[in-house]
Amino acid sequence: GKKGDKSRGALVVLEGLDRSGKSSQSRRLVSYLEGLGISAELWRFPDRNTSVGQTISSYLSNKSQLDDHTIHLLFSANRWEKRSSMEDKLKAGTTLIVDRYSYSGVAFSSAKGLNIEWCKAPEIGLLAPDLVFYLDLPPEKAAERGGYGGERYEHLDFQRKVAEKYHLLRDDSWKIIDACLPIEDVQKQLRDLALDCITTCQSGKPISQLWL
Ligand code: 2DT
Ligand code: MG
Repeated sequence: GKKGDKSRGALVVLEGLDRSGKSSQSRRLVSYLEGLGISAELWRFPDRNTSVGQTISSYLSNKSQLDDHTIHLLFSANRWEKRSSMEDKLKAGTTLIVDRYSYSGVAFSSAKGLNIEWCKAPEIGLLAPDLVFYLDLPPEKAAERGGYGGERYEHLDFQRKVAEKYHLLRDDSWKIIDACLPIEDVQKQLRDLALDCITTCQSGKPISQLWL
């Protein structure tokens, strides 16, 4: 860019079933990047800190019931309310490592039977990730890892349906990572691919929007 322009950060998303290792890999990746002197932040969706996020959290912990369409739109609204701060961060040169994003939104809601195109519609215009890591783990293996909490969706039969829906959402930004591999091997792949992506973004790749 012009002299004085700051090169932008990368938008890197981690997706996968519950217990696939997204949260710990996201944390590790952020510390690694920070250790290299790269400005990076860990984000996650749903962001349970906003008022929309608190409504979502109450739904997930089965403290409240909501119509499937309604909760779908709230998850999307929770991303929309963060869109401009995400864009500001990226433009200021910070790389965002995001634990779940629109793909979770569409995979989980369509696994309940909602129309997949309907599910994608409210995501149109959100920032498109530069890179999506799909931590690929068979649902049975994920269940064996244990630690499903008591939240809604944390059941093997439902996770199987979610896995099928995720497969329909793969696009060019996706890297499928074998999450059965040891944690350090997964970590190494994420590090290398993330660094490549950060370099591409620094050298002027424009920020694009989802599903247009
Ligand atoms: P965590 O366990 O990662 O906190 O996720 N979900 C998530 C949706 O149904 N739609 C969405 O848009 C997002 C981001 C996945 C909580 C659960 O919420 C689901 C698991
Ligand atoms: Mg969970």
